[in-house]
Amino acid sequence: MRINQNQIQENNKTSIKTLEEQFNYTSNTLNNKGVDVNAIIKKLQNLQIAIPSWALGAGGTRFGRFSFFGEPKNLEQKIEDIGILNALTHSAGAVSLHIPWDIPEDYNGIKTLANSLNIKFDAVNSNTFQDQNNAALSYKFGSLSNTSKDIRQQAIQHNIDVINIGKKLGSKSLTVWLADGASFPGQNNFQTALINTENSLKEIYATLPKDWKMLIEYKPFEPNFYSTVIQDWGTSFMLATACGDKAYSLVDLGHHLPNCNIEQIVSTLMYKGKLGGFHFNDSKYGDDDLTVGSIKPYTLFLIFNELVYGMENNPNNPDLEWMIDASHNLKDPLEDLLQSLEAIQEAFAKALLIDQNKLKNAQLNNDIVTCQEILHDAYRTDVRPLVAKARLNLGGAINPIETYRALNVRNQLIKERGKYSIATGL
Ligand code: LRH
Ligand code: MN
Ligand code: MN
Repeated sequence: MRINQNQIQENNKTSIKTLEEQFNYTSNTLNNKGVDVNAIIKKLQNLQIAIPSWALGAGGTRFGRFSFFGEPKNLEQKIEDIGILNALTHSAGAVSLHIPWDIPEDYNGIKTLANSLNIKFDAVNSNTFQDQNNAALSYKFGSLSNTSKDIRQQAIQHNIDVINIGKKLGSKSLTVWLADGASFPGQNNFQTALINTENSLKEIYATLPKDWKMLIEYKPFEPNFYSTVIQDWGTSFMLATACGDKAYSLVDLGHHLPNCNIEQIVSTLMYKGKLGGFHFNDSKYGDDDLTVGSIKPYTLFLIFNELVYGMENNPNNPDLEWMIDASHNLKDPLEDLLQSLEAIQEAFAKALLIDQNKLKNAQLNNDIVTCQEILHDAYRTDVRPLVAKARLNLGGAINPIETYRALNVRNQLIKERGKYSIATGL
């Protein structure tokens, strides 16, 4: 299933006039305030967000999983799905693979397909949180932190294998997330687990190609409920620093304890040049992996404010790897991802509206009200016409979800692929 330019342009005809009106109003208002609207549109056009290969089926829970049908059966079909998202939005030009969930069989075929859909291979993710088929040793009691040298070695080798897979695809980074930890006090010696993890990561790091990054993801709990070895940004930062210049922290928005000030973490990591990438999602309670911006859109905006500030002021921080890590049970996964992409772009656009000089002056004058007003003014601006215009300029859909529905994409996929469900494997 492919969507072509003509179908999108045809569908855009119904909303082009309204968009032009809305865009003119918004850009005039912003121009009058001294905002460079074209510069914002350019930045939006350049933002590419990787889609995780594990988000394209209905899933995201260990409880009941209900199919949406027509879900992709293999990596090729997952990449085709991302092609649909990218054709509609021109902002989903990358895929982030989880190994071994998505090991390519035909590398040339996969690369040709991805290329034809303008999709790049973003970070490859290792998986030592599950036992692999036919694995000699089990990760039940940890992987890179395990007290057994042989188990650690198996996990290290897996990460090296993942790097080698990524090399063949053109990826430039490895994301490591560990489930290692303990569910009961006394189960683990904290220092031993940390030292083992640090040493294992260093061994993986030693095999990293020159132009690669290693992204270390943290998470406070789940699947272990007493302690997690890489529990927070501080631990991740410490490990990344111990490994070297090519190692960075990765922030997954769902991986924080309630009320944590994530935007401050972003700011600190960028100041130290150690923020490598992002997993976008949203949550009410824990690692809920809900649609980006669905629960705490103001927090998302504040995070983007720090990202925009950091991208301007911290040249020591590398370009970020933007990824979505959301998947769940109720919505059509492609519509869900379209919503997430839109939420990210909106938050980015709003953050770009903040007058950083004005904000700095207000901060220096301790004028709290003005500081807030500057943020509120940006946040309350309806930037949807800017986001839609950026998409339109690239040949995308003015209203991606509406176009997706008008083109009957899900039914087409069901026709082509049948009522297959990733959730049930039937
Ligand atoms: C862990 C996590 C990590 C995994 C993904 C499937 O909760 O966020 O990024 O790779 O979920
Ligand atoms: Mn994640
Ligand atoms: Mn997660």
